[in-house]
Amino acid sequence: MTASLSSPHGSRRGRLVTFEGGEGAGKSTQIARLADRLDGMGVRVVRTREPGGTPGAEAVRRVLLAGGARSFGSAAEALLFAAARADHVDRLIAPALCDGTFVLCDRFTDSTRVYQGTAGVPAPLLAALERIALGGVTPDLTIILDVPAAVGLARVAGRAAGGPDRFEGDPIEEHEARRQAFLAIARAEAGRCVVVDATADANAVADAVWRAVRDRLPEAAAAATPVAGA
Ligand code: Z5A
Repeated sequence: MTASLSSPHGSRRGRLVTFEGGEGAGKSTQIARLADRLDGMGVRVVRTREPGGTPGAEAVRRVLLAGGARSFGSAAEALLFAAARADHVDRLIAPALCDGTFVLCDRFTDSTRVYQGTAGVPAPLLAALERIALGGVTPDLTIILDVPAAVGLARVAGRAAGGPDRFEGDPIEEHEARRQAFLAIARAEAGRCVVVDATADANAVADAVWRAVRDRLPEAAAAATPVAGA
């Protein structure tokens, strides 16, 4: 059985939950865990990621993560992340939300604020790009998985056959500055964001993520039969 969720605004729509944090924080791992849990409860769920999620946005992802736009500068990279996001929102996220689906997205606008923001792109430009790309579709909940940069990088070290991508290879100080920028967003937008200590083992982190979803989006729990032990 599949349960749709009623919007607090009246129309039927799903929920957008975004996962943010540094490399190796465990976003993919935790999205898979949460998707399994929601699916087991009969909640319709889709997993997606940024940059990417649609064929066009995945094409932009390949260019960006290979460093193909690096020489144009961080502002140009921000434009490309926003272009990919606009396609992703238009073609995948907004239709899924209209359909009553829970959308779990690996990175979203906070990653642009953090990565391109700490690289020096002015906040007003990032805010303008965000407005254009989102067209009013904003996250209902953002889970920020927090680990020291060294811990996250150690987890992903040696993973990619082709070596680190465009951002993984940056100096550890930049990774740590991004961590602090994510935490600053969480403090500034506490109504939307929940910080989860992601240094614990994956099961403990999954439980903390679930508590955040259940507390912040109680209609999710109410929309379906709870699983045993939840
Ligand atoms: N970027 C940007 O600059 N601007 C933007 O607007 C957007 C993105 C949207 C996308 O990279 C890059 O684009 C990203 C920012 C930039 N920078 N980089 N690099 P990506 O999507 O390829 O990579 P990522 O988002 O950083 O994901 P990741 O490195 O795969 O990390 P993760 O998804 O958070 O972790 P994971 O894959 O779940 O786990 C990594 C490993 O740790 C794996 O072996 C797990 O088994 C292990 N793991 C997971 N959880 C645990 C716990 N709790 N304990 C121990 N080990 C664990």
